[in-house]
Amino acid sequence: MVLLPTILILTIMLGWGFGLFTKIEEESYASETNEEENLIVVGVSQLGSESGWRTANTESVQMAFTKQNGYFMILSNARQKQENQIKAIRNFISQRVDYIVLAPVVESGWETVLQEAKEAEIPVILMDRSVDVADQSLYTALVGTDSVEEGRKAGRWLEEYMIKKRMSDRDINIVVLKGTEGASAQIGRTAGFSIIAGKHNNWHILEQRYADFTIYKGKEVMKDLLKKYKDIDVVVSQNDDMTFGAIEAIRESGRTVGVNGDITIISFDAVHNALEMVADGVINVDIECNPNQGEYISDIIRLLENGQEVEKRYYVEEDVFTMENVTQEVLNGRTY
Ligand code: GZL
Repeated sequence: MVLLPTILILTIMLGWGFGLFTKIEEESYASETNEEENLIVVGVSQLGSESGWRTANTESVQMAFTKQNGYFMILSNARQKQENQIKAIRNFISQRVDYIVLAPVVESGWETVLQEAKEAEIPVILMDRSVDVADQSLYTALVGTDSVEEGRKAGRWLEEYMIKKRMSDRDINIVVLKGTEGASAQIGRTAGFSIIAGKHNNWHILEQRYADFTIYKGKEVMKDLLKKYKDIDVVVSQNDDMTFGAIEAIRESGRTVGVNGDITIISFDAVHNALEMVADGVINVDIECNPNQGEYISDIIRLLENGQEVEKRYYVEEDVFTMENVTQEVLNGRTY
């Protein structure tokens, strides 16, 4: 009779080893949590932690999806890899979460896994960036920013700046540091700025190069562009982290930046450290991109829980910052 328990123990150990019980345990864990305390289980697939902006974006969901607010959040960091996000979404589906929040690292390649979420009847809410899908029913709503308008704002600021400096007719040479290839934020900002730049024959975009939204890549790419082009007048950098790296490279090359410098700096995000540099005249203008999106997403989930209709797109409030409007009060009031 000793034999039977031995076989049973061996089976359990083998099953555990192959993750079988882990999976069952995870499923029961999510459902237990939900039943025990009637919490709404939210699976969040965050694309990475590449920038100060991303950190603030993650913090905004952590502050929104707390137990006190009636949530149980499972947060996964994909480290900039789409395949990690797809795995995370499949994991959320197998755990039967109530909602999936996805900040998609790139626009394409989502149809299959979003179809799986739809078939599992789990609503998907996009955060920050968008996806390029033919079937718009594959996601319930998007909370983010209008990146094309952000790009246009940068172009319109440069138009006004040239008028103010009485340089509207002067030839200017521009380089663009672009964010992650394939990311909607990068695609939108590039398109928006190009729409305005295309109206000015004297604006010469020497080169647009990907620098992945990171400080390191921003510095590396800027160093190379400075070697290649000796007459850069304007740098358009699609996020503050790349801007920090670019400014380091420009200063190391012996050139100067900002309102009194020989290279004009246009940046995006408006994180606190960057706004301090705007106040100091180092960055000429910073186009805000608000990362505080967790609360908006929680509001959408509450509406859905009450059976109410929700809009397809929600854009967060955003401003444009220059020395003129970055006051100490603005700096003190920043949450990111
Ligand atoms: C913008 C967001 C971008 C930020 C970067 O909506 O996707 O990603 O501008 C971040 O700082 O890395």
